[in-house]
Amino acid sequence: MKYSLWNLLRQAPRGHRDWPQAWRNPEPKEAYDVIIIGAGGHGLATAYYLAKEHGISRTAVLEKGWLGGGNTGRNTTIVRSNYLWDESAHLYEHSLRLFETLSQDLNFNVMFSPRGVINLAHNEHDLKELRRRGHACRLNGIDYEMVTPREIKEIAPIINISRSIRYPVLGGAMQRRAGNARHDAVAWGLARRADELGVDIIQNCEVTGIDVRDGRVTGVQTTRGAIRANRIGAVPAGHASVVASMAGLRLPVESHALQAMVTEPVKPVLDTVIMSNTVHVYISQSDKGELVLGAGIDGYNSYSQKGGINVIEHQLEGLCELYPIVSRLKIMRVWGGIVDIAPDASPIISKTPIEGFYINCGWGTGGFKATPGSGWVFAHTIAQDRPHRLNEAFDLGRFESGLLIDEHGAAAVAH
Ligand code: FAD
Ligand code: PYC
Repeated sequence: MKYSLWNLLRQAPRGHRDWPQAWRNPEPKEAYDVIIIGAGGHGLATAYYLAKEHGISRTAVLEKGWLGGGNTGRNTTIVRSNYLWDESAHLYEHSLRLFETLSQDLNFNVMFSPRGVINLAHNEHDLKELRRRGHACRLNGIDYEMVTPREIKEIAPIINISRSIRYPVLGGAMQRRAGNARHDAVAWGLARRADELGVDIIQNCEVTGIDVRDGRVTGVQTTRGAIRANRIGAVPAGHASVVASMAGLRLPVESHALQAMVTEPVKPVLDTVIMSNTVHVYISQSDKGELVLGAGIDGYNSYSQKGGINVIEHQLEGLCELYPIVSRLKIMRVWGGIVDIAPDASPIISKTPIEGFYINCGWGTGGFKATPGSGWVFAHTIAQDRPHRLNEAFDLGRFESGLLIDEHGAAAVAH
């Protein structure tokens, strides 16, 4: 079915009845060419690009809950590519480029909105970090320019740029091509296209074991029975170490809760995204009018999808000072997700010592922006049994060689 304006008008009188099913709800088959563990955006994108780019569609995506119910449906939708190191810059820029045409590619409106992302500097160190990253980005062909407090105030009049506050704004850097995309729509659009291409998306199907024989994978055990496959890609985000341990692997990642919240909806007051790493605060406005507010991670390891009130308290202190209108608004919802963080704050998209077992994790606080790019390179890695040049530096081997890709600065959410 085509999603044109004409079709929308034609369908309107029938109310919310008889919508075509967006994807099937198939029973698991006994065997597949590829099994993907986790129907978040990254898992769905992997299955989609496996079918679209590599002609592999005998794929099952196994999801213990509902698709998009993990971090994909819990994030604050910021999409950008302003990373420091060449390896990351190329990978995230590839993803941003895919986002620019994702709605057309999927024939599903993912509401990509390049409204610009500003990172604030609150001290001299921040300014130096942003300048350095700006130079690095521009050398990689990525737009990232310094902006003065006055320019920031013109773009975002709700910000307080007084020099006498606790976290004064000394300046910032802006990526104008960055912005937001609707997180649920990204998952739904990818799921619908993957399903159309023949991929089985199997929800309420938890992987409980990984079968390994003579050093290679042969299938998985699930809450809906055993399923065979010679190639398994695990994309379970916060549960990456749990899933990897089923195959006897110990990953260098730690899981933490990351929280966010939204206010009651108000008229448009902010048409860009502003982030402050130092203050552990970021803000944007959703199309519904809610101010979307994020914080830093909780300091301790946890598998609980909620976090500590101390983190929220700290976030609100900074918010009310930087954006005084927030102090007059009601907070409607607070939630958390479990993020998996590697020591260098960069992802792991890698083959493993077990033949046919591939891992994609460690996206930490910043993987939503990478959703199409991550799926694209992971599909290549699984289909060709070797990494694409865009993800070869993000392998497990870097934790032995020491060739880490330290992106704590660009992560933009304090870890
Ligand atoms: P998920 O969407 O979590 O998918 C993994 C799936 O695997 C889950 O659905 C889970 O149920 C499933 N699974 C796990 N174990 C099993 C099993 N044993 N069997 C079957 N299924 C299993 N990133 C940004 O770029 N921009 C942002 O603005 C941003 N904001 C964020 C705000 C918050 C509050 C949080 C929590 C995260 C934020 N992130 C952001 C990070 C981003 O959400 C994640 O990096 C990204 O969504 C990860 O996608 P994914 O598909 O790997 O993970
Ligand atoms: O990586 O841009 C990001 C981000 C924003 C909020 C959480 N992560």
